Amino acid sequence: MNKVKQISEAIVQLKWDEIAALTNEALEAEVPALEILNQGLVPGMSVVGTKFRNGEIFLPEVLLSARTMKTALEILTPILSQQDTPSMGRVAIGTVKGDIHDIGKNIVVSMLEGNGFEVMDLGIDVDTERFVEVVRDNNLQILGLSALLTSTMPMIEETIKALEKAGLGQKVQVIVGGAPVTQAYADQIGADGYGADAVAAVEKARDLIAT
Ligand code: B1M
Repeated sequence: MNKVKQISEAIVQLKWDEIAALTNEALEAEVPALEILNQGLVPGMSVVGTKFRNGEIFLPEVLLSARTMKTALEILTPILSQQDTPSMGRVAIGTVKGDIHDIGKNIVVSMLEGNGFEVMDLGIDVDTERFVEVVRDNNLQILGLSALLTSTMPMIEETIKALEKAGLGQKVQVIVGGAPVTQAYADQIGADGYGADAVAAVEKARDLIAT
């Protein structure tokens, strides 16, 4: 089994105590960090999600797989976010109110940083007022909103409306993403951009700043 496949399996089989060694071995074998992420960690997490949905595993296992993923990301993040370019623009990003999922959002943060953006990470469970305050008080080009639950997705729309109500709709461009979010939803709620994954989010941020 190749290294990347082994990393994927380690996420699915909750091998939190083996993932650091596997990740380092892959890096030593010159597997690019982005390949480890996109072809190892992310597909592994996707299998975990399907098993959870089908009732084959339960919350403690999901937590352990998340811990496994985070251990690998701690090794990969400094590589993914190596900055050697001048600032491309300033971004604030957070997971919306009621939602504590942050693995995907953290990958978006690393990729933005790796592509030269200055990123203010607002964390998880961020309420609408906080997003508005951050946009008002900072010179940002982009605000990123992440949601992983269908029940928290409406907080994205609420945040966009709150920005408009505060007269800040034109001050910042809003990019949205997260597993249940789609381009159609982004269009429907008046977001400026949508990223299906971290790479797409970076591309969208670049495009929006260029226009
Ligand atoms: Co949760 N969870 N979870 N969970 N969890 C999901 C999302 C779920 C789909 C699982 C399932 O049923 N199959 C389901 C949601 C169902 C729904 O709403 N339709 C679910 C549920 C139900 C729950 C709880 C309600 C469970 C419970 O308590 N009964 C609970 C909710 C807690 C809360 O938020 N209030 C809960 C809790 C948790 C854990 C804490 C155990 C853990 C989170 C740990 C953490 O994040 N620190 C967890 C996990 C790990 C998952 C799954 C298995 C994996 C999520 C993940 O990290 N994926 C997930 C199933 C799944 O998605 N397959 C699931 C890997 C990550 C790289 O992908 O986050 O999609 P993703 O990010 C991608 C893109 O979406 C995109 O780029 C990223 C990188 O490519 N992206 C953006 C993300 N944000 C972006 C922002 C952008 C642009 C792109 O622009 C700003």
